[in-house]
Amino acid sequence: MTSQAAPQTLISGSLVIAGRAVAGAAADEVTDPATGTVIGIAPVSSDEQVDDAVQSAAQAFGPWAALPATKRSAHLTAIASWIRQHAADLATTLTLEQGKPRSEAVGEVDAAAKAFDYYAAEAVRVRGETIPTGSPTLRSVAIRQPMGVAAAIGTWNYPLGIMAWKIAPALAAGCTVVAKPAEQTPLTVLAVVAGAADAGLPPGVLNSVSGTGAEAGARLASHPLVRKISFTGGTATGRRLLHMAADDIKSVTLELGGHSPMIVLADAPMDLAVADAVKRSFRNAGQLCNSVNRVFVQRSVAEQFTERVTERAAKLTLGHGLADPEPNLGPLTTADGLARVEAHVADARARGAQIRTGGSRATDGELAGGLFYQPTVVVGDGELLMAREETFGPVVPVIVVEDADEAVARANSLDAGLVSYLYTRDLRSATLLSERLEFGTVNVNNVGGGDVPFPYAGWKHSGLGIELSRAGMEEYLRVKHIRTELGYQ
Ligand code: TXE
Repeated sequence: MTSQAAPQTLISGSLVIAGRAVAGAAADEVTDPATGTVIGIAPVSSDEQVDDAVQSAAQAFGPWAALPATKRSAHLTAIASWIRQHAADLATTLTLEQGKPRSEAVGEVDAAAKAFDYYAAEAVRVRGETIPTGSPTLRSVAIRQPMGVAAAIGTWNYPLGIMAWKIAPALAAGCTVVAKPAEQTPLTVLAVVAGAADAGLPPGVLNSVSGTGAEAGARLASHPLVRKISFTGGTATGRRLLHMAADDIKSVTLELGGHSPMIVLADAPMDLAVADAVKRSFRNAGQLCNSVNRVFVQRSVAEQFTERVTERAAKLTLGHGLADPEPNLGPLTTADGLARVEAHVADARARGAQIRTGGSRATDGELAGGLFYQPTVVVGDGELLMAREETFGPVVPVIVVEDADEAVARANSLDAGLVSYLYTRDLRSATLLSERLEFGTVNVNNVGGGDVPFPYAGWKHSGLGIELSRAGMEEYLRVKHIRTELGYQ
């Protein structure tokens, strides 16, 4: 493995308020989770700066909403181009602050550009409807208009991708935005917001603030001029934001934690199921809202499935995301996250579960300085903490079930309802089982992730509203009914 030193100069981020780059009221260090070294300095917004950012978005709202949709669309396309032109640097920053392997960072940057392209196309398709009335002189139309200032509050596992999924549909709809990245990984998002200004976005249309959730985040979310909150993060924070929004009747879209089941039935295409289980359990070191968090495998194929997944998991490599050759997994992004993985594995051991591979931190050589955890496969029962709570790490429990009915009942037994996976060759039973799974997404024989053309909705405690797709833009629009009587003298 090639050693990856900290960058020669620290990466520094600045806020954008009313189109101008401004320093924070304070500054915070950003650390590379693979080495523990400081790689950048991020601004921390004061309360006044958060208020200024919201004010500037509020001032920009009228003109932006009134701009012809074709022009708004062109601005989104320009942002996509800016991202693509700066993709290499953005991907490096992303790996340094978040930890994921470089090729995955490149993929995330590309996904962000695609989100701006997609919503550039949707911006010109905001449609209303004409409603027949009971009178020849009465006309009735319903139009859709933007909600106003949107707060986009993002998280650290896919900092740029997730933020683009909020900013792009909001701007397309005609909202203006104040973006707040997660305090652990602010630099890539701040760079893109600054880039949007360079790409010609009018001042105030897209602003950034930065800092902790309790300070900058709460100040932003509770600001009376913010009419829409779009949030991705933990369920506890989502619940808090919903309470906050209730006081002011703000519209809220939430994408919260998941606990994705993967159901592997006896007639599953086994090579595919094994490969996909490994892919979706360990990608981004398991820090995915749609990570496979529990596998329910039918008894007759359970041992062969588990053995094959274990064999592959044991071969996955760990290292710095910028190393050459590139590792399969980077570190966990946060020390708290690592502690939770350790607690979940300790719980599994205490309950007598089998740890088939992994089961401890990875501390060999250069890994010692980082937050690395070995890919871990556990065989146990549904009582394991990791089978009930989101581990958000490279750990997967395998649980044996007798049949499809038991698998579906267990899959539906938690409050989480984001994504589920189902493996079988019987497409009739797959269709019927899919309809019974209480999740916003059911993937049959694939582990495709969130992608901009497709609706992404968390059911139950996994969220509220829809992200991505055309419906994701409608979350930023409100309906107005205009009824006109023409029959006057
Ligand atoms: O998220 P938080 P955390 C899950 C995962 C993870 C857990 C907690 O299980 O371990 O959530 O992650 C801002 N007002 N997911 O603690 O705290 C905060 O600054 C306004 C699943 O990192 O929810 C950050 O910008 N904002 C998820 C953002 O909210 C507040 C991905 C997320 O922080 C705030 C990530 C407040 N009071 C974690 N408190 C997924 N669905 O993919 C915090 N914030």
